[in-house]
Amino acid sequence: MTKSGFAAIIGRPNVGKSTLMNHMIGQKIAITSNRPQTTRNRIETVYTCDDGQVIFIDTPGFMRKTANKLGEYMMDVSVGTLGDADVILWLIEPSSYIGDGDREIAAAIRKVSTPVILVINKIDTIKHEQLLGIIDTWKDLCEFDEIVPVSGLKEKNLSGLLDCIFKYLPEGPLLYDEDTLTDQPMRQIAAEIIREKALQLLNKEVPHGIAVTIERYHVREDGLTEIEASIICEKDSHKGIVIGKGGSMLKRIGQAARRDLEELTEGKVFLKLFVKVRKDWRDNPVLLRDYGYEKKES
Ligand SMILES: Nc1nc2c(ncn2[C@@H]2O[C@H](COP(=O)(O)OP(=O)(O)OP(=O)(O)O)[C@@H](O)[C@H]2O)c(=O)[nH]1
Ligand SMILES: [Mg+2]
Repeated sequence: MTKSGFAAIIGRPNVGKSTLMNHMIGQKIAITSNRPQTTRNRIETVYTCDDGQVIFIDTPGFMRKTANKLGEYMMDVSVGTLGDADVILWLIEPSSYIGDGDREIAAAIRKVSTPVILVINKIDTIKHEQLLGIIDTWKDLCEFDEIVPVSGLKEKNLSGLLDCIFKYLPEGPLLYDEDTLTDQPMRQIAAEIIREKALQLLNKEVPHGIAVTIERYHVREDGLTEIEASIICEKDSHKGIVIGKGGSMLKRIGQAARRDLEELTEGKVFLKLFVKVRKDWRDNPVLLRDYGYEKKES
């Protein structure tokens, strides 16, 4: 009998949730960056093996304070996922410090009855001897069902984590077709790849105020994919920064995105980027909905 179910990946921003999910399924679906608040939406990916299926749910990092409506939306997504899953993977940095943000996550977890695995990530950055001290600090913060050290990026102990996850999944048939990898449509993945490059290449506060919309996505008969996308920024002054001197920044973002898009589509991509300003869109409910940040009725 196979087992199938949902594993929610939660934790503070930048702890490596999206990186772990990508490495668990062996393909880059969720974007990652060294800036906090990279992920803005719930993203499901599917891992299928002989034992069954794990549907991973990547979530935005928990924030203590939200500065705008986009932040509120992101927190709603994260908190809403807790009760939806068969098992929660709470990811933390390998540190012996427990911050107020972590205590708030613990409080949110205590409100649901879902089993919790504490996943100590990024163990490639510490010495093995430090691990016991870290486990000792965290072990009593919640009633953890398991504590599992891993490195998502360096793929350390991922099979150990998978075994643990399967313990908490119900018996049942596969929930998705075994070829399914994600619930994200290609257009959405393409928009996210462009946003990732903007996050990685731009400085200061600019990247956090960026959204990307796909205006046109067309696969030609000869296999070439034509994509037209708009990079939305929230201030006039940001538009110039996104375009750069003589268009140099926009060109860099486009080149980096095209490389990834060609890998994803396994073919040639023609990418055309536009830059638009939509003042303070992160607080505008209509624009938030247009850009895909809208609560789905469940
Ligand atoms: N050394 C090391 N770095 C890692 C590991 N996992 C993730 N990182 C790095 O940590 C940073 C954040 O990774 P993300 O996967 O974007 O983190 P996240 O938790 O999804 O962040 P948000 O979406 O902002 O909440 C990136 O620079 C990753 O390369 C790991 O196992 N080891
Ligand atoms: Mg993320």
